[in-house]
Amino acid sequence: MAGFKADFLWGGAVAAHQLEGGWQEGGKGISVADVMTAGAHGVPREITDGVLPGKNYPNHEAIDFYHRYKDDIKLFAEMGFKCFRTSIAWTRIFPQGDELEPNEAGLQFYDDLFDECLKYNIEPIITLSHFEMPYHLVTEYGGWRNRKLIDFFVRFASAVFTRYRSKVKYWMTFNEINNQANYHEDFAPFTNSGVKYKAGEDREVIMYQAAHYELVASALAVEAGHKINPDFKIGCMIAMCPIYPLTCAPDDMMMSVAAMHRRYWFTDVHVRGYYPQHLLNYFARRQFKLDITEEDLQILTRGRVDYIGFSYYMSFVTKAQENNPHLDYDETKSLVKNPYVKASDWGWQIDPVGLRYSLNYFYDLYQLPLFVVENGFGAIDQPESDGVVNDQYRIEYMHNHIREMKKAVVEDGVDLMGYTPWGCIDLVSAGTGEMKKRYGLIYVDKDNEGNGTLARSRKKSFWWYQDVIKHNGENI
Ligand code: P53
Repeated sequence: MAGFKADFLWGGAVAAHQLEGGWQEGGKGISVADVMTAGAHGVPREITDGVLPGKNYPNHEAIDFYHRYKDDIKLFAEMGFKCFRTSIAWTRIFPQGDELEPNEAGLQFYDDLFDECLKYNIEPIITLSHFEMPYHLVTEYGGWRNRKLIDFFVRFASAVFTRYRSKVKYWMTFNEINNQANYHEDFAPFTNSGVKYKAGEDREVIMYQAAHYELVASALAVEAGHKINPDFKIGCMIAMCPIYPLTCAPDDMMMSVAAMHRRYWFTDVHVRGYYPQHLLNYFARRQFKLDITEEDLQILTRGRVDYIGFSYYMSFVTKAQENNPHLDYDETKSLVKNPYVKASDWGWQIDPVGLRYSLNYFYDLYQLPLFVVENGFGAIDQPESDGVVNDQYRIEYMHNHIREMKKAVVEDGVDLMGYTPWGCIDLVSAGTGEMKKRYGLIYVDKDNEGNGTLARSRKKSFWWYQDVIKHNGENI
């Protein structure tokens, strides 16, 4: 039985704002992540009006990767990483977002970082926008509700494509662009799009407008990137939480189809270059007045992505509800617990088979290469008396997910490029801002309050993953 391809991209994934720190170094501007305080499970992160004294902003220092990246990449190389997924902090390159010229110190930082990766034959996999857009674009322009952001983003994308054209081959445009389908809460609209809602606004139509501008910007970036280097592979990045029907009752099944439509149409536009008819019908029913021009529609067809990058942590479940004739989906109300699976301490439902399902879903629909660019288990780790974290639960989670991923490749024939587990080194949680929600194979000595030496140490999963990579997953 054949397994993963010989050049399968095993590695790990992070995002600049969650590990770099150095929030004011090298001329960096303030990002949306810099104005978010620490929350907890069930306690949302506070989005403050700028950086306020006396608040705990965990991303400001994070795990200080900005100064320690050489040692950390050495550890990744020891694990045998073939690739390393990170993002370029937009605010290091264009500190405010609307400058005409990039900031040389920021560009130099990523030159050095990529050189360090390439020294160990680690391929950088780069996300352009991962929850860290310039905060100035929020206060001055209203974030992605403003069409002007398209030009700012394309300028940023073109600057880094040009600068790193011989160092970086794999790119993604917007991280988890579809998180904002959950526009009822404040987190995703702010992190995805720099959108802060005012009381009484119709949140939904603003979300669709912001997403449209991002999709146009993504398409323009794909087009520009392919001109700068025809060998570039530029993907989209989707947060994949497949939504199952609670039962085989036909109405539950149809509710799951409708829910999937609301969360995953973003992929259709990225891949096919046009809006799915169900969404156009929905816009018409809701009488949304959206700024979507003929020229935009042309751009979308020209900037289709080369592959689908996606995160997979969990699956969701929905069921039909009374008084919902159009099967409208509200992520804060339409989901129910899956009685067949367990959940993490943060309520994320653990479902390895859902990863195989997701790979099949995407491949059946689009026949594009797929890349699992995030997967992992956020848990509370406790170092034992010898200082080592014995994270058997994390090994089990990853083992089970890799096994299902392998079935998708070997039995179902899915074209899979690679696997980069999330937070390969402990970092600040995006959702809660905590340190104690750890994903790493490498432990970082730092707690929620910011105490700790920041020292790094190998967890048990470090050696386990090293072995998986060494055998190209044959031992799973
Ligand atoms: P944290 C929600 C659902 C799925 C993935 O998340 C998500 C989110 C947002 O919290 O985010 C991705 O840190 C994201 C990463 C993030 C990771 O998943 O909340 O791309 O930035 O850290 C894990 O546990």
